[in-house]
Amino acid sequence: MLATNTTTVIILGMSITAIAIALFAITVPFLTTQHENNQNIQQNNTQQYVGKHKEFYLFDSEIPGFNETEMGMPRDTYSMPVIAVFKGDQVAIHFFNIEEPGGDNHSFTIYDKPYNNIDVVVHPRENKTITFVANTTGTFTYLCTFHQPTMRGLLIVQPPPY
Ligand SMILES: [Cu+2]
Repeated sequence: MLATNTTTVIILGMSITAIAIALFAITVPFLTTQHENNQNIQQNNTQQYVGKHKEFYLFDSEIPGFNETEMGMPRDTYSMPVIAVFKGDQVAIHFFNIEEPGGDNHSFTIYDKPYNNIDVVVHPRENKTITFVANTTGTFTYLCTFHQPTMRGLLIVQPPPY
């Protein structure tokens, strides 16, 4: 009876040891991965985001079936209502006037500081490229001086991603 009890205790002890080793084996690689992840995050944090070249293609557009007389405003809009970049990006906006010859002029104009030096007019079938460095975060309205209040959009300069 005593011998049987001793055997039971030994088997039980071995089982507990086996379970402990198994748990250890499962947990250690996970802990190591977590540690590596933390290292990666730390490396990214010390690496400052440097601006990238961001190219955009912007066209004049219009709301289909829009009755200007009834609505009391122009049907014209931009093809993009939002341009989003990160602080530090070098932005190039290729702005195309796709009107038929003899059609309307359009402008890409910003009144909001510090981007208020941007004011470009394109005639029908013309295009111009607007370039600037997005040095200040925030939201800034871009608008066509000829077609308000409909032809406007929002330049969003976000804080750097890292
Ligand atoms: Cu316009």
